Amino acid sequence: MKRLINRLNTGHPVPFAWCGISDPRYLEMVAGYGFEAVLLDMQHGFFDETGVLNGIAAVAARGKAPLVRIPVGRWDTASRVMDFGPLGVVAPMVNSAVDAEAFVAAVKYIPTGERSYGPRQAAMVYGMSVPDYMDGIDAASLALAMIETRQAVAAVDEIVAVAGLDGVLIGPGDLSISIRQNRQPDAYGPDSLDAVNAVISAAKAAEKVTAAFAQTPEHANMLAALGVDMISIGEDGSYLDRGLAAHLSEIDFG
Ligand code: 3PY
Ligand code: MG
Repeated sequence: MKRLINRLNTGHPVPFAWCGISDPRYLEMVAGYGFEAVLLDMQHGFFDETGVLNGIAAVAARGKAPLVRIPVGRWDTASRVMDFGPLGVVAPMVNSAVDAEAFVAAVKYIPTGERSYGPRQAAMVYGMSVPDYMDGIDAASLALAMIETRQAVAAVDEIVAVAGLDGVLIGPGDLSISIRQNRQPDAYGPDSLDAVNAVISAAKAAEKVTAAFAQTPEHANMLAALGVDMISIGEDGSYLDRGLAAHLSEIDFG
């Protein structure tokens, strides 16, 4: 259960997949590639609770860490999906320390938070006894707050100071929309780079995990050079776009 956390401490970025397609067979295939974790996206993807329950089991079956992104402000969902056995929950649009505290309360047990007791399924995912799961899960799982608005960047020092919050995850699309006040995103464009650097510095100063979304390999490599600890590599749409385009570009039917 500790593998994801251990990988974070090797000095190399941890690559993870970002999935909105909820079919467990698809997730198991994705998890079979060179990712350390697979994120199941309830905010913009097609995951309902049953999809998350089955998806977590599929990813864990491949020995990879399941992560779940909840919808905005859904601390009840954060608590519920933890009972399905992920090794991390990602909360979008965390704009203040108050948001971060509510998030931590939902996903960590006492004394750090107020997570309610119901761990049987989650323990079973890892073949653990319930007491062992209860003892280990807070340290083995990540509560990651997405920093993706101007307000969040302004409050980032207070957000990363929240006890029990394990780290931040940069959402570059929404961040650029908020910074530029332009609904057409410009992920990691010139207007966002100061904010991206400020978030990374604040999290590192607080000894918290830095994570970020990268739609392209170019952005992923740029984030690795900035010392980001966990980097998502593309998402279903880009996996299909690149894979299908590569197939079709080599077709010559005469
Ligand atoms: C963003 O870029 O805003 C994200 O939330 C990544 O999916
Ligand atoms: Mg976003």
